[in-house]
Amino acid sequence: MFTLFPGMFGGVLGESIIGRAMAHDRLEVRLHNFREHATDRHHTVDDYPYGGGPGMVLKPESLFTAVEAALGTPPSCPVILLTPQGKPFQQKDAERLAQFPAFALLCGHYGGVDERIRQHLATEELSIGDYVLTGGELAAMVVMDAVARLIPGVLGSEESPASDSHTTGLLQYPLYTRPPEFRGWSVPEVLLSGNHQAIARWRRRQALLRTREKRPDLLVKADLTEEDRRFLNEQEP
Ligand code: 6GU
Repeated sequence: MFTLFPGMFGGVLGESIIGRAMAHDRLEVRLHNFREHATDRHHTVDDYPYGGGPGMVLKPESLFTAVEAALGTPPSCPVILLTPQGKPFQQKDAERLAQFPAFALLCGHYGGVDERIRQHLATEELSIGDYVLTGGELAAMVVMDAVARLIPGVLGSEESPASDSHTTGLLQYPLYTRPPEFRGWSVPEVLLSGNHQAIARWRRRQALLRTREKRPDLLVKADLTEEDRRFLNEQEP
C-alpha cells in the first residue's frame, strides 16, 4: 500500500481474519507513506492543477520514488491505482490478483492524480463502485480484503470461498442456525430433515430465486443447468 494515511489501515489489518492471517505470516501488508519521499522542506505531495480549476493534484515525484524504492525500476508486480475512473473491481479481479506473489495498491487523494502516474507508474486502475470516496484508502482495503481471503491458509477450513456469492455466479442461499424457532419464525423444515440431496436442491433453488429477485443481471451471466432453467420457468409469476 502506498498511502498518505497509513493510520487508516490499522483497524482492518489488526482485526478478525486479516489480523489472524498477518499474525500467522500467511499474509504480509507493507504500508508506505510516500510523503516521506517528498524532498522539499514542507514534504509537499500536491499542487494546483495546470490550467486552473478546483482541487489539488497529487504530484508524481514522491509516489514514483516511493514505489521504485520499494519495488525496483520498473516494478515487477502489478501496480494498481485506486481511482473512481478505474475498471469496476469484481470477484474475477480478486481471483486474478490472488495468483500474484505480491502487488502494489496506490491510494490517490485530493482532487486527482497527475496523469503521468496513471500512464507511467500504474499498470492498471480499479474502482470499487460508482460513488466517490475521499481517497483511495477504503477502496484499497476492499481490494486487499477480497484478495487476501482467496489466499490459501487465510480463511479457515470452515470459511471456504468456493460457495461464495459471486464465485458461483449466484447469490448465496438463505442460512439458518439454532434455535429452530425464534419468535414464532421457523427454520424451513427441509434443513432439519437430514436429507442432504433435498437440502442441496432447496439451496440451489433458493439461490436461483434470490438471484432473479435481487440481481437479475447476474442470472443472465450465470452458468445454469437445464434443471435450473426448468425450475425458474415453472416459478414464473
Ligand atoms: Cl478507487 N477511489 C475513490 N476516491 N473513490 C472511489 C473509488 C476509488 N472507487 C469508488 N469510488
